[in-house]
Amino acid sequence: MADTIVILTGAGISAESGLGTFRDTDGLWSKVRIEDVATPEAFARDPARVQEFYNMRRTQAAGAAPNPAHHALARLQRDHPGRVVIVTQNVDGLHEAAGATVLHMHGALDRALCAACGHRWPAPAEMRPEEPCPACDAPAGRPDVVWFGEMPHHMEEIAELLAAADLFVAIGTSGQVYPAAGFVQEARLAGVETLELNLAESDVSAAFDRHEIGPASEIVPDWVD
Ligand code: BV8
Repeated sequence: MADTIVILTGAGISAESGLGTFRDTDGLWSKVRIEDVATPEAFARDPARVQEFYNMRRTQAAGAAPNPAHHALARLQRDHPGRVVIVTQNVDGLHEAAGATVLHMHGALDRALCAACGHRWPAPAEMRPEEPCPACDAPAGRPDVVWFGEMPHHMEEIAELLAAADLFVAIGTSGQVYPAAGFVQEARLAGVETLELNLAESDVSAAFDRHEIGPASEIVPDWVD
C-alpha cells in the first residue's frame, strides 16, 4: 500500500447507484445546457429553473445508496487512517453514506448558500426560487455547489496533498472539467504514480501510468482488496 493516496472521484462512481453522469449517452448535459442551470448567470437570470434542476438532483441523490465502490474506498480509508484522501467532484453524499470523509471540491446538494451574506445551512429538500436566508433574511438562498466560472473549494489543500502523495487515483471521471482534470498532470510533475479506474477511456487517459477498465462497483473493490 502506498504511503499516501489521493483519490479523485467523478460522476462515474455514482452511476451504479442510479445517479446519472453528465457526459455519457443520455447524460445530464444532453438534457439541459450548462449555461441554463449551472452558472451564476443562469441563477441570476432564472432562479426557478436552476432551483428546479437542483431540487430534482437532490431528490434523486437522497433516494440513492452507496455502491460497492463507495464502500471499498471507505474501507480503505478506515484501514489506513490519515493516509487516504478522497476528493470528489460529485455533489451527492454517497461517500459519506458509506462512512468515508471526503473533500467536496464542487460543493454538495445537501447544503444551501446565501448569495447575499455567504451563510451556509442544511438545504431543504425543495429550495424555492427566492429561498430566504435564515441568517440575513435575504431571498438569496442557492444550492451550495460550485458552478462553471466559480472557484472550486479546497484548491490549495488539494495541491499540497497531490505534491506529497505517493499515488494519485482518478475514478469515474471524464477528465473534461478543470481544474480537476489537471490533477493528474500536477501529480506527474511531482513524480507521483498515477492510476485511472474508469469504464472507458477519458480525455486524460494518456497522462496516467496505469489503467483499469470496468464498472467501478467491480474494479474499485478489486483494486482496494
Ligand atoms: C473555474 C457542480 C475559474 C455542479 C460542476 C482550465 C482551467 C480552469 C478552468 C477552465 C479551464 N478550461 C475551461 C475552464 C472552465 C470550466 C471548465 O472546465 N469547463 C469545461 C466544460 C471545459 N471550469 C470551471 O468553470 C471551474 N471553475 O475554473 O473557475 C476561476 C478562477 C479564479 C476565480 C474564480 C473562478 C468550475 C468547474 C466546476 C463546475 N461544477 N459540478 C453540478 O454538479 O451540477 S462540474 C460537473 O462536471 C460535475 O460536477 C462533474 O462532477 C464534473 C466532471 O464530470 P465527471 O464527474 O467527470 O462526469 P462525466 O459525466 O463528465 O464523466 C463520467 C465518467 O464516468 C466518464 O469517464 C465515464 O466513462 C465514467 N463512468 C460512467 N459509468 C461508470 C464510469 N466509470 C466507472 N464505472 C461506471 N459504472
